[in-house]
Amino acid sequence: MNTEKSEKLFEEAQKHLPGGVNSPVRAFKSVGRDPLYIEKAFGAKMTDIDGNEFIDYIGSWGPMILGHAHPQVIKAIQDTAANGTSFGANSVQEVELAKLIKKFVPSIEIVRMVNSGTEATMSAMRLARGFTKRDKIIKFEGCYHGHGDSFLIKAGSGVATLGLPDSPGVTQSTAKDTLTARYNDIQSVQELVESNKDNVAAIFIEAVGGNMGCVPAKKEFLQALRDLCDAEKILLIFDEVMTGFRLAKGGAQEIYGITPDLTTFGKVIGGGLPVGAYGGRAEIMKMIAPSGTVYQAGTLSGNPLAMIAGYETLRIIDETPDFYAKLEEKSAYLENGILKALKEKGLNYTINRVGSMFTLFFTDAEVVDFDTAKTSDTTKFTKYFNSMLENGVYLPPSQFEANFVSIAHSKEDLDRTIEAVSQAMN
Ligand code: HOZ
Repeated sequence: MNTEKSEKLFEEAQKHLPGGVNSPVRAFKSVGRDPLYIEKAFGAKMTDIDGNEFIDYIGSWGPMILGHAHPQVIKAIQDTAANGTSFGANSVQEVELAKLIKKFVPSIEIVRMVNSGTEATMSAMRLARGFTKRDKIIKFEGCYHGHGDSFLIKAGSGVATLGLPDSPGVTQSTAKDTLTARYNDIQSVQELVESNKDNVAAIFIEAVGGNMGCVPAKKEFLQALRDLCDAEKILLIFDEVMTGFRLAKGGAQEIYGITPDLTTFGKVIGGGLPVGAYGGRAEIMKMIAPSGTVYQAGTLSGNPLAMIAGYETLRIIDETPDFYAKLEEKSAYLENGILKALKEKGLNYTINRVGSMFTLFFTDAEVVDFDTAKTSDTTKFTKYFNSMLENGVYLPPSQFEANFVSIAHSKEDLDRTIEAVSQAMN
């Protein structure tokens, strides 16, 4: 594969951008090669500036559930942009998107739009503290809730990929208010709640973890969390930045049948433009300014282009018969194909998949939390990643991320991917 132009550009970029990138996970650092520069993407395929074409399983780290450059989404963005790109004022689009979100996710009574998943979780945390008048939060090892100070403790995603310590720059006084428990281990949560009696404001969880690779919570565990939160007057906050509108219309909370107090969104909700949102029970959300006293604001929040991209994406999902059943069918086909390819090579690796999110772990252990995710042989992952890339399949450059299937992946794309996996295992 010729990557000359990408290599040159990365060399130049490193003089101007930290590590040459604007987000660490893009640097390909843990897979031992330079990153590629993408020129264009349509449907399930991306093309880099050297003209190499790839079947894409990153999907912009989750948003592109319809595939890239969906014609209706692009047209809606273009039509909206023709009338101006930002007003710093209210617009029709934000109200329409809010209505659609509420229709999809019944636990959302009021929603506030922001610009990223990070902003959504940071804002939800402040709100939870304001509502409960308590300081501490509980998060889980290997879960990632964006790069807000309080969440960079035993975090997943790029922090896990690069093997970084809890980030310098996070003060001790901030860090002491973040308690970390083990995913899928209710006892570890109970102990923290007990030893911080009446001082835990919220428990944040990715109900299907996507930032230590794909690691689903067990239903009994989530139910136990819900019960504990009710008993202790702690807010249960589902981070559905990855899972919202991806696993089902109502996200992870729909598939588990468990209702959080607040939910954070990002990714799919912006249809490929920068959007986040947080919402939930009206009683809590009404504390946000200007209806309440918890302050949170944003120049570009509710930006009309971002709102219309999200609205069109959700509208298309809504109007496509059996959208999630079709996505499940494609994803199950891929999983079964990969499992068969592995079996033929006598390999017993673990695949975790929930709907269109999945991760192949290079371990035969059941992966249920960050510790078991870390049993994956990352040297084997690196070899696999590079072989897949050379064979035209673009995967997240990290063991500790989820792969995403889109509705645009064709049977031919999936078959080519399975063939590439088979070759990668030689
Ligand atoms: N939150 C994304 C998945 N872990 C990664 C996006 C990023 O950090 O660039």
